[in-house]
Order: sequence, then structure tokens, then C-alpha cells
Amino acid sequence: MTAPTEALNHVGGKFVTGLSTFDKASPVDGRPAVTVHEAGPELVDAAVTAARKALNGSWGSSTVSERTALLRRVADRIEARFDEFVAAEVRDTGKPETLVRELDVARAAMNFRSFADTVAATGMDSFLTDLTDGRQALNYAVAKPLGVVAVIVPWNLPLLLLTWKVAPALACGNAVVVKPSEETPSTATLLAEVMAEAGVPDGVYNVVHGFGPGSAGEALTTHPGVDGVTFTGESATGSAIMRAVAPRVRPVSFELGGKNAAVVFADTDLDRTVAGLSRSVFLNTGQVCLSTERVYVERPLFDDLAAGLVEAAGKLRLGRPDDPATTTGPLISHKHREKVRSYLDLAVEEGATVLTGGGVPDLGPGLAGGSWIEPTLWTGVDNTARVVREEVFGPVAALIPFDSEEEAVRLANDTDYGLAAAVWTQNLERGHRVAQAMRVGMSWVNTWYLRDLRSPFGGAGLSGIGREGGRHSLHFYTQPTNVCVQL
Ligand code: NAD
Ligand code: 6OD
Repeated sequence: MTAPTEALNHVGGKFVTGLSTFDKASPVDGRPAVTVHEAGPELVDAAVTAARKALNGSWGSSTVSERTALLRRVADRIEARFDEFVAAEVRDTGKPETLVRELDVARAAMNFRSFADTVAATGMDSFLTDLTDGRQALNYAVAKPLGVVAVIVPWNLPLLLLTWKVAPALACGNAVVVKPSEETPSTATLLAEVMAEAGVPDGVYNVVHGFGPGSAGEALTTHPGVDGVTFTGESATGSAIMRAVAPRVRPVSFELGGKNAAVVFADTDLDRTVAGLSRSVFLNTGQVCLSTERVYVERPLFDDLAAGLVEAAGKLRLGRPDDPATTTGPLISHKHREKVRSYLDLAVEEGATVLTGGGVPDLGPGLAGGSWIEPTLWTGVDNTARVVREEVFGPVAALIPFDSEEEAVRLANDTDYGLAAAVWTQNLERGHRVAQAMRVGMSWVNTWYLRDLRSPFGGAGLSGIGREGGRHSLHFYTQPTNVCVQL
């Protein structure tokens, strides 16, 4: 199965070229992988106008049951074209195909089904109000769509994160203009075909390609016809988007960066913890917002845990996406690898001991043009080091000892971010206590990135604004009108 080599914009139900194109390189070998049609401001305007037209047409009066049926058909169509989505995602990201099958594409279909279930089961508030003269009033709220929603997403889990926003937006009756990352244009484009096959009306799902500043991203966030922006990406980009929407006071939902901690107590099951940490540090080459980059370890276990993690890192297999033995792909781009490499150098300057990794691997001539990096573990740095404070977004972690529960909580919470944490212990009382003490949106105990799509997902501090997932997503994508009737 081959992925498309051209990514077109999709506006008002039609695929359209851009004013210019750019080539997106394969992270695996650096060769051109996709020609992307960049949307200029006129095309972005056409997409917003198409979305508005859809809202003013039949989509605007669609019922919840019509929309949930559509969402389920979209999920069915994703599954029918599963291999095409896998090929497109692998081509853009270089991820192991096994991972894309198990996580990215499987979750895309699941996102549509889950939000169809949620919206079908969720009502709004109603109250009988007692008045002072003995009469009553009936208050009830009606949920209306927010309107035209801009959906801006990153490259690390492209289809998963896109559908995580598009599914609830459509379930609530909105029309969307999606801007995928310039690094991963393909699955958003393929989804446009699937939307049409499922019967989603023209203009409800639009795709514009391009970059952020000076390109489609900026044109979208500054467009006066956009009623709200849901964004996943870097905290600094979130800040720029807030400034862009501020003059028109538009709502935002932000899932941003993380510098996530794991707290490992000496009583933990060592093998299970090493396996869990190996996943939380290295999955998707560390390019998951939830990835662990700080591992606090109770001192008596420190050496054994470090040895276990080094051994686990040694078992990772970097290689081509279609090789079933491959566990770990490249970073997304040379530009991102330069950023990660600068942190590998910085760690050494800051006095870190490199337990494993620390550089660019030699994987032979076929892969030399790719953006590969070695899984890397450090000791000898503390919370004052920049590599312990700043998000690297690569397969790296610093191991830091602690001597008491109070110290572990203090160190884990000593960050400007607040996305996720994981606590590893056999003492469940302590597990609950420490997990709740974490200043984060999501806290796991003896696991990591185990998802129930109804639970609130999001972050504190620099890690975001708002929560998505189940009914929490519906808060952003709906605008309630309260009706008060005196009885
Ligand atoms: P990014 O912020 O550079 O880009 C994300 C998207 O925003 C892209 O589509 C990009 O083109 C667009 N963009 C960039 N500047 C813009 C601007 N000024 N106006 C409008 N759009 C703009 O992020 P990235 O490098 O693609 O992704 C990695 C980052 O995303 C990491 O920080 C990671 O932690 C974060 N992330 C967070 C979550 C979460 O759920 N909290 C999930 C995934 C990724
Ligand atoms: O699993 C999800 O729903 C989700 N939003 C994951 C985000 C991962 C960040 O890279």
C-alpha cells in the first residue's frame, strides 16, 4: 500500500491546490515524501466561509441522532481504509508501523465512536426554582454548537490528536477548519475523503495546509469568522494563538507541552516499573506530550533502577517502519533533531553523566539521511539544570534520587508545566496520596498513558487551558442558552 504523495487542501467539499507548494521530507531517510499545497489567506478565508455556509445550511439543523450516526459511519470508513491511513501516517512520521496500527489509527476510529456515545448520553442542566411568592420557574439550558472551530494540531500523533478534536466538534454540530502540522499533512487529507464517503455535508470538515506564523495557521487564528480555536502543540505557540484571538475575545482549548515526572518508590515491582518507564520515556521516540523526562527514584533503588533502564534502552531497535522488529523510529525532522541534540550537548555541559546514548546513531547508509537519535539517560543533574526544566520532546530522561515522600512530591511539582505524572509503588495508599498531590492534569499509578476516553485530559500551568475527553470536551464545543420560564 502506498500513501499519497500530494497533500491538497479541502475546502467546501473540494480538493484544491495552494498558491505554492513545499516538500515534506521522510524522517526515515530524508528523501522528499509529500508535496504539500500551502493555503494562503484567501483559501483560509474560503474554508471559513464554507464552514459558515454549512452551519447555516442543513448541518446547522442536524439532530444529535443524525450526527452520531454520521460519526459511527466515519469510524467504519476509517477502519475500511485502515491500511491507507497507516501508510500515510508512517510515510509522514517514520513511526514503526506496529505502533501506528495499535495506537494512531485504531484511536482515530475509537475517537469518533466514543464521542458519538458521549454526545448521545449527555443532556444539559434543568432546575425548578422556588420563588419567594410560592410560585416556581423552570430553568433549562439548550446546547448549541460553538460555530466555526479552528483545529490546529501537531505532528507527534497526527491523526489521533486531530480526530480527538474533530469528533467532539462534529458531534456537537460545529463545522471545522483543520490545520494539520506542516510535517504531517497526509492523514488529515485522507480523512476528508472518508468524511465525504460517510455522508458528512460539504463544508463541515475543511483542511488547510501550511505553517504557523505568516502562513495558514496565522491566517486561521486571526480570521474574524472563527468562533473558537482548539490547539495542541507547544506552550509558546499556545501563547501566540492567545494573542491572535485576544482582540476578538474567542475561546481557546489548549493541550500544550509537558516536562513530566515519574516518582519511583523503593518498594515498587522493579521489572514492571522498568518496563513501564521504558515505555513512558521512549515510546514514539519520546515525542509524546505525556512522555516522562524526569525520573525521581527513592535512593535505595536508584542503582538497580538505572541499570534496568539502561538495559531496556539497549533492547530498543531503531529501524525502518515496516520491519516488525523495529521498536523506535526517528525524530520527526532534522530541525527537531537539532533541538534534541542541543539538549544532549547541554546535558553534558551541565555536568550530566550519560548512562546510555547521547548522540546520533550510525544505522548504515540507507538511513543516514534520516533524523535518528539515540535513546538517552542521564544522572548527575538536579532540578536546577535546564535539561531537567525544559521540554526536550525526545527519547531522553534524567534520573534523580530522593529520600522522602515529601521531597519526591516537592521535586516533581517543581516545574512550570503540569501535564502528567506517574507514581510507581506497591503501597497503594501512598500511590493515591502522591498521585493526587501532583500538580498535573493526569496522574497515573503503576501505569502510564492508559486511557479512558471519558476522563478529563489536559494540563495545569504551561501545559494548557481546559480539559478534553468525554463530557469535558462538550463544554468547549457547545454554547448553552439558558431558558427561564415562570410557571
Ligand atoms: P507547534 O506548536 O510547533 O505546532 C503545532 C501546530 O501549530 C502546527 O500545526 C503548527 O503549524 C501550528 N502553529 C505554529 N505556530 C503557529 C501560530 N503562530 N499560529 C497558528 N498556528 C501555529 O508544536 P509541534 O512541534 O508540532 O508539537 C510538539 C509540541 O506539542 C510539544 O510541545 C508537545 O508537548 C506538544 N503536544 C502537547 C499535547 C497535549 O495533549 N498536551 C499533545 C501533543 C503534543
Ligand atoms: O490520548 C489522547 O487522547 C491524547 N490527547 C494524547 C496526547 C498525547 C500527546 O502527545
